[in-house]
Amino acid sequence: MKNNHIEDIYPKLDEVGQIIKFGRKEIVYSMKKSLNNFQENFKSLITKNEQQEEKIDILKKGIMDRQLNLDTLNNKYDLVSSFLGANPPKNEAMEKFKDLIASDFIEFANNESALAEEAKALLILQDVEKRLQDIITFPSIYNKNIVAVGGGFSAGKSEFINSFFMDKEIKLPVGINPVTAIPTYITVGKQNSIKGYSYKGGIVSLSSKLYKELSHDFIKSLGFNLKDIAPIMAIETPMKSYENICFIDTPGYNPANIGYTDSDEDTSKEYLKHANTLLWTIGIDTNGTIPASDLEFLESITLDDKKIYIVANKADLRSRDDIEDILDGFEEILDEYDIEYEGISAFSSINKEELEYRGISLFDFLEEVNNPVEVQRSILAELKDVFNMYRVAINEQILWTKNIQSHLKSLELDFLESGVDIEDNDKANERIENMRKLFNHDYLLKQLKSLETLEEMILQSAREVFISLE
Ligand SMILES: Nc1nc2c(ncn2[C@@H]2O[C@H](COP(=O)(O)OP(=O)(O)O)[C@@H](O)[C@H]2O)c(=O)[nH]1
Ligand SMILES: [Mg+2]
Repeated sequence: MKNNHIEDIYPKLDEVGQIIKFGRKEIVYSMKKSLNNFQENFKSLITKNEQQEEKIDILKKGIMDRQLNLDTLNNKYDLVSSFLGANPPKNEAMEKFKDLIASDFIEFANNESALAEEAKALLILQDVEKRLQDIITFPSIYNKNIVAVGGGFSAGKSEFINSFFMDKEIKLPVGINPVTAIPTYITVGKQNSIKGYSYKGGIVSLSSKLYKELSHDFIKSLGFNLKDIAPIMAIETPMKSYENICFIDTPGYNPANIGYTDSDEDTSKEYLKHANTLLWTIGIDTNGTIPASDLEFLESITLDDKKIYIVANKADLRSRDDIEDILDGFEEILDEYDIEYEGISAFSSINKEELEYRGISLFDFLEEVNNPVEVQRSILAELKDVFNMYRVAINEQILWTKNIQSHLKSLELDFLESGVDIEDNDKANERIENMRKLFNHDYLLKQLKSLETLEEMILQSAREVFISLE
């Protein structure tokens, strides 16, 4: 009730006062007074009520906070136990492939001695097995062009990838210490899907809400490194294009940083090794040069056949003139170090915009690499290469033994020509026969045959792994 309402009544009271003959002034006065009292009481009642409501709100909030803490605690417990309990999905085709390599192939390799580079062949097979296993575990990366986002700590790798996300509900954690940053595969999806992978290869699905919590204090509050039980994450989320790209958010690599271990460097290198394309981010907010450790890293990687693109990130924090100078400096130093690159982009991940570029623009570059990769063909080709290595080595030995056989034959003929018949000389005859046996290539021919069978079995088994994906 507002003042004017009460005052509205005053003229009416005056009217009443006029009807009443005696003591009307007093009556009207006391009525007005009690009305005013009522108004005061009412006001204080309202304030009290408001205070009460405020108190109730505070209480409610307290309860909710406690609930949240409880949820967090529950989440923590659930999260850890689900990671520890998750088992890798069973894939029979993959098991069979592994079995063939571990038993049949190893048995063949042990019986065979022609191939001098056997260690290399085994390494290739191991690598193929790992790639197949990765495809089984992360089907979303199958046939995707792997684009690794590398760079030093806090260069803005995660924020850079975030700049492509269309759904604000999902965000890679930023400002995360590389020791706790979890390498993450990011691909286009119609809907958000977040999966964590346990060290055993078990899969745990996470809600966007829980994932958000993972970003910050939650990780700290765990009291251990979550990365130890969840070494890899995979995210699918809507992005404008790039349906053929799989970005990898690497933990960052910065050997000079405290708390950085060799294994972090190894992790980054491992991921970069399997990527076809490398986006190297450098935060130009600090001094606007390429750190020496970055140059060393890029130099080592250029030796492989990879496309490198340089992102001069956080360009929003620099003036136009600065940006020009910084890009000039980048070009100069990259040339000096003989590092081949497709372009340099002065980019702002926060504003999602490119301010300037050299070579080709970042978006053109990404469009260029947005092509499917024929993984099946490349894996089968690698397997065939291994078998060819053996085939070539065994055939060389066969040729060599044939050569020796023909020398033995000539030796016999030489003896004959000089009038000595070896057939008459038991000892000499036996020696030649022994040599014939020693350099017999029947055994090699048999190996060649088992090589063919083994190759067909292993190729077929690999094909079945791909069929199991469909
Ligand atoms: N102003 C600005 N800040 C950025 C940009 N990119 C990243 N950052 C910030 O730099 C910090 C480190 O970024 P983050 O993505 O976590 O770096 P990472 O360690 O390389 O993954 C975060 O606070 C980001 O918000 C950018 O383009 N502009
Ligand atoms: Mg990061």
